[in-house]
This record gives sequence, structure tokens and C-alpha cells, in this order.
Amino acid sequence: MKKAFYRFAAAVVLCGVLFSCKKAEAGDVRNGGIILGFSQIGAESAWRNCNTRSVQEAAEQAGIQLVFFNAEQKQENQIKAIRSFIAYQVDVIAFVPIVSEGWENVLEEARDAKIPVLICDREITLEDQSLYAGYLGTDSAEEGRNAARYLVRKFMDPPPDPPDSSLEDSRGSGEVPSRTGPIRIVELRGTEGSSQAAKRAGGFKEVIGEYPEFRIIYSESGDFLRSKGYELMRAVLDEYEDVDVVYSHNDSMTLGAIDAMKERGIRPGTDIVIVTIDAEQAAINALKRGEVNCVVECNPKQGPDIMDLALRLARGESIPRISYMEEEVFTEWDDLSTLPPRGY
Ligand code: GZL
Repeated sequence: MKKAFYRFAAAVVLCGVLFSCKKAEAGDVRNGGIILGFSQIGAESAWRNCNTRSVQEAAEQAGIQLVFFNAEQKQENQIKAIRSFIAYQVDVIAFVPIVSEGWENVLEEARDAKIPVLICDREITLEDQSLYAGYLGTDSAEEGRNAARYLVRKFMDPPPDPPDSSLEDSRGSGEVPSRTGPIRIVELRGTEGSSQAAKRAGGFKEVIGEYPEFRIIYSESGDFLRSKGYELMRAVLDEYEDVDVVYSHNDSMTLGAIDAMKERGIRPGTDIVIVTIDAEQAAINALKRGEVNCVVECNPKQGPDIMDLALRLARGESIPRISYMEEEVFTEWDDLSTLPPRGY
């Protein structure tokens, strides 16, 4: 705890040195000369690391001075970072709220300091919606719905085998696991209290709830971590004889769950159907190998859009309340041979 505090304090001092120079004048905004304070939640997944790289590279590209803090998965570190951005009078504040609640006070301080705030990636719950200018991220509820739509298609109406056998190598097993009774689903949820976990669960239930054949027999949070995905899957396999589906809120937890299945001689993607969200390279590779059946993209490359919105806010322009990233769904029935590298 002490080490983390000293690290944070050192970062604050460093920023103080950085800002000893005069704050960029509003006139500099035209060439991107603004100062953007960005609070990132951590480095919990390949997705998050790509998100961080995208922000840092886009800031450099745009000529924006970026003050970047990694909160190491702690909301209190994010609140401290936002307060330091206010102290240094950055032009714009952007942050990824690790959880949805508990932001009112610090956002009121940003408003009183007349610094516009952009919410990125995850959403927040606020009484006073005027405390932030807009949100840029992904539609997590739709990601959950897309995961469920794949399962409906898989178990209710699987497409015919493609006529072109060349697709065989890019398809999963294609088999629907034999079973009696309901289709038993295990859900590995993301970080408790995060908008992603709530919306991915809610969107999924909205669609799957229309079909009584499906039953969620287990739903626990693996905190978006591979290690917890592994632990939860081991516990599930100890407790439940027949699991038909794993629905995982991110690829990191999925990869951990696959490790646990393989230890028991279970064939991921064949004995247990797997649907996962993020679309990092490792998950796409598993889809190509038939160890995963559906990958729902959640696009981490938000940096350029964040910089565009930050510049508009610094100019005093209004921005859309909600901006969603483009996203796709990849399934075992798709030809994946032309898919470019994911970059995360
Ligand atoms: C999604 C993002 C989630 C990813 C995880 O928008 O917040 O956090 O799905 C990451 O991989 O940890």
C-alpha cells in the first residue's frame, strides 16, 4: 500500500514539474496544443493494454499533451488522479470509470473548476448527468445480446454446412453437444459494479430469456482476469456434471477457463460451447482452432476518437452525449482466413 502511494506521489510531483511551464493558452488549441488528463483503470487484460496504447499514440499524433495515470484497479487512485488534473488546470479530463458509482463529488469539483469531462469505455451512474460532457465507448448491452443471438442460432437453428469444404479449416467443430434437458449456461462476469458486467449480463438475459430451453446455472465475477477465469471454471467443473455453454464477459477469463477444461480432458468448443467478448488475437486464434465458437468484438482502439472529442471540448464545442465504436461478431461459421491481425 505504502509503495503504491509513494509511486503515485512521485507521479504527481513529476506532473508538477511538467506543468511548471505555463499552461497552454486557449489559442494553442487549434494545433492540438491542449493538455488532456487521462485516468486509466489498470492493465488487467490485453484489451486494456491496447486501449492504453491507442490513447497514448493518438495523443502524440494529435500533438496533445497527455497526463496519464494508471489507477492499478483502484477507484480511489482514479479520484486522486482527477483531483491532480484539476489542480494542474488541464484543459480536458477523460477517464475510464472502473465502476459505475461514486463519482459525484470529484466531478462536481471538475465542474467548479470549469474543466469538461469525457467518460471513456465504461459508463457511470449519476443523478446529475450534466457533470460530464459525453461518453465514448462500446455498447456492452448489444455485445451481450449478440452473444445470446449466437447461442440461439447454434442450438435452435444451426446453419447448414457451408458448400465450400475449404471453410472447414476455419470453422469450429460445428457439432451441437449432445445433451438432455435444458441448455446449461455458465456465465463468467466482469468486474462487479462495472457497467460492462451489468450490461453484458443484462443484454444477454434479454435475448436468452426468450427461450425457456436455456438456463443459466452459474454466474460469478472473474473480474476480467485470466487467473480468476481459471479458478471459477475449476470450481464449476467440480460442482456441475453437465455444462453445455460458457458465456464469458472477456477473453482473458475465457482463456483461463479453457486451461481448466483442458486439464480435465474436456474439449473446449466441442464438449462445451464457448462465447466470449473482446476479440483479442488469442481468442480469434482459439476460434480458428475450434476451441471457441463465437467471439464478440469490443473495440479498444478508442484513442483517435477520444482525442477528437477532447479537442472539440477544449474549443468549447459540444459533443454527442453517446458515441459508440464500430464492432463485429465472429463465429465458427465465418471464413476467418482474411481477418487482419487484431493488434491486441
Ligand atoms: C470493455 C472493457 C473491459 C474489457 C476487458 O469495454 O471495459 O475491460 O472487456 C477489460 O477485457 O478488462
